[in-house]
Amino acid sequence: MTGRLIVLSNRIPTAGPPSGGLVVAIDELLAERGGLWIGSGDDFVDTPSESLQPIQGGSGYNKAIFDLTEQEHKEFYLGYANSVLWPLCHHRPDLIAFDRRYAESYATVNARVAKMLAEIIAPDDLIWVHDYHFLPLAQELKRLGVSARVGLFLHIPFPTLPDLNALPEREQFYQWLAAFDLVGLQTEADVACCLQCFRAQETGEMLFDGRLKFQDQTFAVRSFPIGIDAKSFFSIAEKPLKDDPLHLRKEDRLILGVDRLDYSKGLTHRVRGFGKWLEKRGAKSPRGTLVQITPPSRELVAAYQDIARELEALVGHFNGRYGELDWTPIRLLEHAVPRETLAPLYRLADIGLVTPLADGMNLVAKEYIAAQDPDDPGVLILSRAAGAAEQMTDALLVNPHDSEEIGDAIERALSMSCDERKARHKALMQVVRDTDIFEWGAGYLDCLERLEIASAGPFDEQGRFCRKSERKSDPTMGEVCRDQSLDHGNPQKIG
Ligand code: GDG
Repeated sequence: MTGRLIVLSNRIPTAGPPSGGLVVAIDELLAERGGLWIGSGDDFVDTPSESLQPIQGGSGYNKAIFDLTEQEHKEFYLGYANSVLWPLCHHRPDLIAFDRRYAESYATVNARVAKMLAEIIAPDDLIWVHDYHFLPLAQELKRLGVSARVGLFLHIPFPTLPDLNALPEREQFYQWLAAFDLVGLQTEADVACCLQCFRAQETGEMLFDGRLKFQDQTFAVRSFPIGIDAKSFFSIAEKPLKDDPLHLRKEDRLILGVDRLDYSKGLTHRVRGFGKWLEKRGAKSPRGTLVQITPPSRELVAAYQDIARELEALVGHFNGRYGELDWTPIRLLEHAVPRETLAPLYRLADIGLVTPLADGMNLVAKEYIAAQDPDDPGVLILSRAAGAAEQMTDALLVNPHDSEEIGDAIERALSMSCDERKARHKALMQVVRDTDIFEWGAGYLDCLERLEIASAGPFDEQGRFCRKSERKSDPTMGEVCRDQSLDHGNPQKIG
């Protein structure tokens, strides 16, 4: 039996009841087990406090914040986290800001947070660190003599080996991760990528039990695909919107996109794809209106400003070319709408258009499915580059770079029979229900507690990671790669 659960995330809900899937799930886990949630405060300070400051709000558990200076917000958060690690993990090494001050600030903040944490951690506590803001945390805690188990969940994709080679701190990157007891990733493809990166290192090796060894650290890597609170999303979506906010004609079709304004979300490619559909659309085809809801994000980072300008210009171009006196084909909202509006909008939409160029999971895809009327569901068009595509194979999967393919998928979705829509939705809903946010949280913590079975494998004789569909059950070894058994070698041994 372990002690308290201590969760560390960059942001912590500081006021009001918890909202949003991840926040609700962590709140419930903490309420059930007791513990502490730590995150950064809302206001910047001149001199950061050397200890965590308790705040009100956790029901059945405690909350505490740590301080950041304005400079740290710029260099640690906007700088290293969002201008180095974010582009690195989203396959955009060209957008990495090479500024050594960012790395210094990242190290300083992580060391300070670790020191404050070390003062309150008991050996049997379980520490759960969220995301790329705190990669050095376990290493710092170990330096300070903390022996409690520390796990990381990375919400974004794992970088590829060539991308990782672009990181000036690549040596440290491997050490940071190896200091955790469990590294949780979104998909099996991420796990495979992580293993490939470590195995390419001179001191990286795979152990018999599937864990990784790097230098003198041993740790486990596994995928835990994140989900949503499907039940609660369905019930919000069911409540019809009071007034018709869209004013579309009855025969018009609605295509919906919902994404933070981020270059990883493929917004300009998506608009070009919709433009292809507009271009090919026959005179008698129904009108389709793309409503793109895009709240701003990280506005102080230059790459984010560029994407906003590019998107606005494209939307203007297509509206000018294909619009009519009584029809604007693309409606772009550069602000958030309340969840109570968003969920019923998902339900109204004939198509959920989710086409990121890279995405850890993508919860919008799952929310869109959860919001549908099972008797008359819409169609999900999903990028193969979203983590969600690994599970949601009954969506119309597209290459997000290929505007022709996106345009064709829109046409196919709009002309799909009700029977096909229902069958696809049923299969997708099963996935969303079976792997909801509560399953994810409980699964991760269970694994962190029982680390001895937290293996990443199995691997074939060449050391290649076997995906679920390539595995079979072996009476002695448990899960092994198909075409392998104990008769011809140790299935988990790699060269
Ligand atoms: C990161 C990873 C991973 C968006 N616009 C509005 C609004 N939203 C909500 C959506 C959804 C959430 O924001 C976005 O979640 P995503 O998963 O799509 O993307 P990221 O923000 O990039 O999240 C991602 C996730 O972490 C979890 O691990 O899946 O890959 O990048 O819930 O509904 N909500 C409201 N109004 C909006 O206008 N109310």
